[in-house]
Amino acid sequence: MSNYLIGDIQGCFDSLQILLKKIKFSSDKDQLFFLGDVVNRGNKSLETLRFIKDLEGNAQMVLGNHDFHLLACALGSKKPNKKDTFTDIISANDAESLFDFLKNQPLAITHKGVLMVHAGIPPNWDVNRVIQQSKKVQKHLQGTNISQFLDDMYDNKPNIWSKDLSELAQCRYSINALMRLRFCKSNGELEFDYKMNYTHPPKGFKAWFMHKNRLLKDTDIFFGHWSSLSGVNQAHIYPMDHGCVWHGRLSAIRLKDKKIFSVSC
Ligand SMILES: [Mn+2]
Repeated sequence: MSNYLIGDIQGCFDSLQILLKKIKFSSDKDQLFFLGDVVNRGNKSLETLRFIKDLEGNAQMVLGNHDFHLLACALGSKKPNKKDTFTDIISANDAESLFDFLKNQPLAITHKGVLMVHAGIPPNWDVNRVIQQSKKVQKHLQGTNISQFLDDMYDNKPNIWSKDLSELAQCRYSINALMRLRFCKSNGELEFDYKMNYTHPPKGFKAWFMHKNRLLKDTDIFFGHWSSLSGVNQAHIYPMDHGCVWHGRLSAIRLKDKKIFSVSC
């Protein structure tokens, strides 16, 4: 039995199937973990989401910003923009069960001592904080007022964490951090205007995984979201978005030996 962690698919269903053949995925033996952004930008978001849902006990996923955006367009009052390619999911006859599936996915997963999120983790958060905040957001996604909740989550503020924030402000910070983070300050202040390579951070900021004071610096962390990351050589840091939807690669990493399997897209 092997555990594989797979980076951002973004609707590239055909690449996913080729990758699963390459790793000889067996639903009898193997477990898959998807690192979020399973839909959007690619051409087969509906097929991808159905496939992952139908894996049932053989797969888990964390929510990415594109998965969240799909929920906000389908169940909140957000409108899809021109680049969004998930409208076939919204009009599918099984849409409700697909959204129920997404609403039940966490923002973070711990498994055999490793941590998985879509984007990043504030330096001043420990694993308990990550899981606690993931659960808090999930509780609202599963609640009866999900439509209002989704609308309330669209803001870059607060950009700094405090346990004294209101419940909704805590959720907004947590969603922005776990699903969108690239650069932040050592105190967890978030920055969203820059998408450059991590070696050229905006003044006063660093890539979230470069802060020396990180509480989780001894924990293996697997994440996606940042397709332009390359040449990262930080202990315990595993960037897995290899730019599939931008004609890069779709990759899986085997947990027991950290071997990476990739297919060109
Ligand atoms: Mn993303």
